[in-house]
Amino acid sequence: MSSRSPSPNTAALTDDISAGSRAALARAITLVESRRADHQAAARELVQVLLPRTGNAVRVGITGSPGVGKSTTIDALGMYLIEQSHKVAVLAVDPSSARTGGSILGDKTRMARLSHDTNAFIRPSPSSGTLGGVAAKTREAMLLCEAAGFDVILVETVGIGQSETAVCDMTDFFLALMLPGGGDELQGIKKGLVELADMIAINKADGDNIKRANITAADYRGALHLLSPRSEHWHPPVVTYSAISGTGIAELWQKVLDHRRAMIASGEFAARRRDQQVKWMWTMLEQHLMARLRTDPSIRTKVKKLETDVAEGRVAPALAAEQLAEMLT
Ligand SMILES: Nc1nc2c(ncn2[C@@H]2O[C@H](COP(=O)(O)OP(=O)(O)O)[C@@H](O)[C@H]2O)c(=O)[nH]1
Ligand SMILES: [Mg+2]
Repeated sequence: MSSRSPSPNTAALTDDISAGSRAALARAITLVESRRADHQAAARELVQVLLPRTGNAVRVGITGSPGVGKSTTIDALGMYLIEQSHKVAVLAVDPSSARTGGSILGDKTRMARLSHDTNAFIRPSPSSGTLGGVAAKTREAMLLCEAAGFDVILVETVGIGQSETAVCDMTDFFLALMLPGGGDELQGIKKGLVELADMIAINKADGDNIKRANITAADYRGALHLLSPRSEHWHPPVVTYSAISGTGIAELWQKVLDHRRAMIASGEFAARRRDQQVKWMWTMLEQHLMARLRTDPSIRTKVKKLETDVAEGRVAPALAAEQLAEMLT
């Protein structure tokens, strides 16, 4: 820690976050996202101190291809929840945002109502290269939001690759949004997305789309019958709704609550949270070790040398791995 950059006053931040200060929450998340070692140490301390105030929110992951209506849905659902006296935080996991410079939550225009509501807190995806890094920061941000009194956390992700698994691993309920009809309506089946989903919701069930939405829903129900559900206490429902008109939003949320009740009753809720936390620790440990491998100068030199030795067949990969592992102790 350098003397010209004093460690942020975490004690004051802790109090302000606990008191529900949005500015303090935003500052804390900035610490979490910072690459500076002293910021990261402060962020870890902050999360540890606030830990007793976390864990009580309903954590919902929302995925879907671009254009399916995620932002519009989050706006409608968020406003519905705020009417029910909830405080809603919206986070995102978008590993591509570092490359594209944009963010899936950049389009606050689609969240016009929510982004101006004092009971909502919207934070775009951190733009830190790897999925692991982005997911790590989002998870810490989620805990901070909970400590600040947000009791519903919506985590948005794009329907691509491993980011869905990452969001599934940090939420209680994973919601997959789909479009009515169109021929590729069962896309999610191929990608294994449907196996992750606790519910499939067909958006844009309005106007001329209603009939097609119902057909698509029936198709998904048929497909889901062929898969064995993740829990014997929850068979992922397929619903239709319209984010624009609001039809079906209340019913959609009711399913989230039904799921929660069923999971708590069966003990799976606590088990999922426990598993997520332990998995989280291991993920952080991996990142930590990898970071040391990359940044510790003496280790880096050794890594480079061993890499060459392994590439040229002088040292067996297993021996090289063991020598590196010993340097990490
Ligand atoms: N008809 C109809 N259009 C919708 C609905 N929800 C979203 N859209 C439109 O679909 C487009 C993409 O929505 P957006 O929320 O930005 O999707 P995202 O890329 O998944 O975040 C926009 O033009 C929305 O107005 C809906 O319920 N019904
Ligand atoms: Mg969007």
